[in-house]
Amino acid sequence: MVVFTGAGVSAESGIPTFRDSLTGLWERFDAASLATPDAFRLDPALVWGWYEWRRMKVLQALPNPAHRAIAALAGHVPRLTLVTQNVDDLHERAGSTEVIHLHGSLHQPRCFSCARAPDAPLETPVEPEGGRRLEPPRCVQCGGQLRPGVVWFGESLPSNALEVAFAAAKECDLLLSVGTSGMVFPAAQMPGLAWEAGAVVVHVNPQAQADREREYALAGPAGEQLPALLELAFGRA
Ligand code: BV8
Ligand code: ZN
Repeated sequence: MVVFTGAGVSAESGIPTFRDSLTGLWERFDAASLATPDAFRLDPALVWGWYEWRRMKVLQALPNPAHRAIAALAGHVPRLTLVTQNVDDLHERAGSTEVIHLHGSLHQPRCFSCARAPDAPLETPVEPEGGRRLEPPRCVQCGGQLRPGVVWFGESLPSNALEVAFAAAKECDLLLSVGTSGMVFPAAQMPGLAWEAGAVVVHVNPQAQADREREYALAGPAGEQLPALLELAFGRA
């Protein structure tokens, strides 16, 4: 079994999804224009400030019933591979292990110049004054600026993570696609790879649709649909 998740699985934890990730301070920016290397080169403090704002929201958030149901599911099936597009650590905090992060993590900053990770973990982010800019910390090794450890648009995905994720999709019997709009590639190929290999694919999100054999839609919030699915399948979530 493969569970493939996007921002929707963290929505009920209060983490804005990508489509509306710019609520509050950021409503006038377009995420895709901030999540690029060029945006960072152009205005490192703006991009670093945005990610620190998001990291603060993640630190303040708690895993929701969807994350917990996915963690519980692993105990009910012979093999479960969890692949996420999310850069938060809510799956891990709900008890999931070996989470494959196709787009990196907010908790692994690295030097933009020499790619070295900082020795000490970042301090807890403060509400950026003025809500926008925060100078990125400096690398102790080369003095370069730290960048978020996420995969930006135009950057390639960690090759090992992608390889393992695609292999799991091709050999699974069932793939649950939870809380993703399926707009960003190559991650969005996951459900199609599983379907083409003969698996059953289940989409879980408020707008879920299924229009072919071996494909199902659970239209509703993951925090409700997944516990209900476990209840139905295993008698309790
Ligand atoms: C690559 C990390 C090339 C950062 C992210 C033109 C120029 C450059 C590139 C491209 C181009 N055209 C196409 C591309 C490729 C590009 C791409 O796909 N662009 C799209 C926009 C067309 N892809 C890339 O650039 C990738 N790299 O191709 O490299 C290359 C190749 C070889 C060698 C070198 C380079 C890299 C893409 C990774 C970008 N990074 N995130 C960060 O977080 O800041 S993407 C980000 O958006 C997410 O990680 C996610 O992957 C993506 C979409 O977000 P979702 O998770 O789906 O969330 P979204 O908000 O969209 O949807 C939420 C869903 O949940 C909705 O359906 C909603 O209904 C639902 N929902 C809401 N509430 C709930 C719910 N569901 C359940 N329960 C609820 N309660
Ligand atoms: Zn460095």
